[in-house]
Amino acid sequence: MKGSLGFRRTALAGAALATALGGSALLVACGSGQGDGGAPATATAARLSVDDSYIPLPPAGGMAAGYLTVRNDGGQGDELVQVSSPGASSVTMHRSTASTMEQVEKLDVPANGALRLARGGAHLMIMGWEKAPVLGDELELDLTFARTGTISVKVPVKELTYRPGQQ
Ligand SMILES: [Cu+2]
Repeated sequence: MKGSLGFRRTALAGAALATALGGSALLVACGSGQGDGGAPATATAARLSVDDSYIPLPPAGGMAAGYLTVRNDGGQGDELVQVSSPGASSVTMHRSTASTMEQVEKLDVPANGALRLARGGAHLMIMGWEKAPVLGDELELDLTFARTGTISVKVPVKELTYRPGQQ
């Protein structure tokens, strides 16, 4: 599943940037300047996309894990700072340690790299489902990044044993 992609830029004049880019396919949106943390608008800004997202079907519609990969093709790092969903009352970020797991406030998305949420590592915990999920459902997750803003993705509910790349 390809996630939808959101860009926000501020400060740089759109016309000047468009000229500098010579009409390339890079999407440029002019931000309102409100509430986006004043991220510097440079040619090396974070460029995020979300891929390989899935939720293993939780037993009896209870607590579920969520996994996905956030790729960053830009030269500036970003941070995942909040996740929410219209279909679940609570989505938190966790990191697994040797013996347990702990909730974290943010997860780094390195420049020219990726944040991977995967079994045994960092993951999302999803609770308070509005409707008990079944195989084939999709849950919208709204991923908020410190610089990029919010990217919404539809995450499919898969078999408990599913792994990405598997049919
Ligand atoms: Cu957890």
